[in-house]
Amino acid sequence: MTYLAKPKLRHPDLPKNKLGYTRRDYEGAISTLCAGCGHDSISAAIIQACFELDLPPHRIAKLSGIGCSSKTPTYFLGNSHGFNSVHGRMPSVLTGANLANRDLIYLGVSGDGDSASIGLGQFAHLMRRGVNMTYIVENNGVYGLTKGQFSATADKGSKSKRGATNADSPIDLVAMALQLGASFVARSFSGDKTQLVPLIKAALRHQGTAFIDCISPCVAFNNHLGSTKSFDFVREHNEAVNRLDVMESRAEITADYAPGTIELVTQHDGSVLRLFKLANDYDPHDRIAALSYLQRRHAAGEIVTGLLYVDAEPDELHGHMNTVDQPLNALSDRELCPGGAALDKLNAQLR
Ligand SMILES: Cc1ncc(C[n+]2csc(CCOP(=O)(O)OP(=O)(O)O)c2C)c(N)n1
Ligand code: SF4
Ligand SMILES: [Mg+2]
Repeated sequence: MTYLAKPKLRHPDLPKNKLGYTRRDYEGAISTLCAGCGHDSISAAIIQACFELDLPPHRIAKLSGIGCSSKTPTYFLGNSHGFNSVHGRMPSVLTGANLANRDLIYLGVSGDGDSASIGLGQFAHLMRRGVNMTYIVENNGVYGLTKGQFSATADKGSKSKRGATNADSPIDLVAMALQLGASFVARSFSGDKTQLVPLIKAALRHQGTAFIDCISPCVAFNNHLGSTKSFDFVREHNEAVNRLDVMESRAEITADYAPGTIELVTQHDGSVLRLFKLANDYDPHDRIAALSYLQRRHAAGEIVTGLLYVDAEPDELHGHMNTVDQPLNALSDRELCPGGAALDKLNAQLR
């Protein structure tokens, strides 16, 4: 039952972060998803990332659509703002919330059905507008909640649990996010927490649209032989191009790394991404090269994961619209309605 809270009992020696919170303070209600569902591992990674970043829970707003994936915000960040919207509509609801209050940290959680089928238009417009948020798609290649129909991200030729073959070409949300202008684009796997937690931390610190496509196997409907979104398939075909650490400031590197294998990327807010290069020919600052690399590897049957693209100086929606620094919902009546003379001046500019 989603309304069942977890027992409050906790060990007095649980580690605390800088705010004095334990990991438990970032948890939510008990999950009702199937045991072993990839989505639960992503919820655990979000909890870990927010705890390690010392984020005040009341400064976070988590929004979602409809689906097993979109149910998950109930299972993490129980002390944060939350809004479970309509199927495929999280992006527009989140854009509105962000315009009204730019001071919150926005986290959108969606599914491959929610974002690549019914919500594809909403996904595309959010990416091109550059809404400052972390957008996670929990990608299992099926509509889990409605019992396992192929979604738009299912690979051509992959098999359903009942043996049907998917004849349609897949939509690659990572390629779309790159093409539409997202300033942080990553792919990961729910079964690789070591890769996923730093990616979520970096995305939450990124001041622009940060998109993470996280492959998250559905154990009930899409974890069999013939599926390209099963735990076994992803483990066998996962090609990580880099590994990431997130540091609060530029710290000296003391360990001995081979030249060219490590790179520091300072983000707009002062946090530093420490990138360990695993594929030497991969450049996460080149949007066009990233697109062609991904497509070449996909044609070879590989799933490329890691931080695929980052713009260290991103722009975002409020910059595009030249809004005031103060959140719009904190403006007074006087500032919102400056009176007839101001309106006359504005009208005169339009004549
Ligand atoms: C407007 C509308 N159309 C269809 C549905 C039925 N529906 C609910 S969830 C879902 C698909 C969910 O798939 P996905 O977003 O991939 O989430 P998953 O369950 O796989 O995590 C559909 C088609 C709905 N709830 N609302
Ligand atoms: S149906 Fe699939 S996606 Fe939904 S909870 Fe079960 S395993 Fe997870
Ligand atoms: Mg799905």
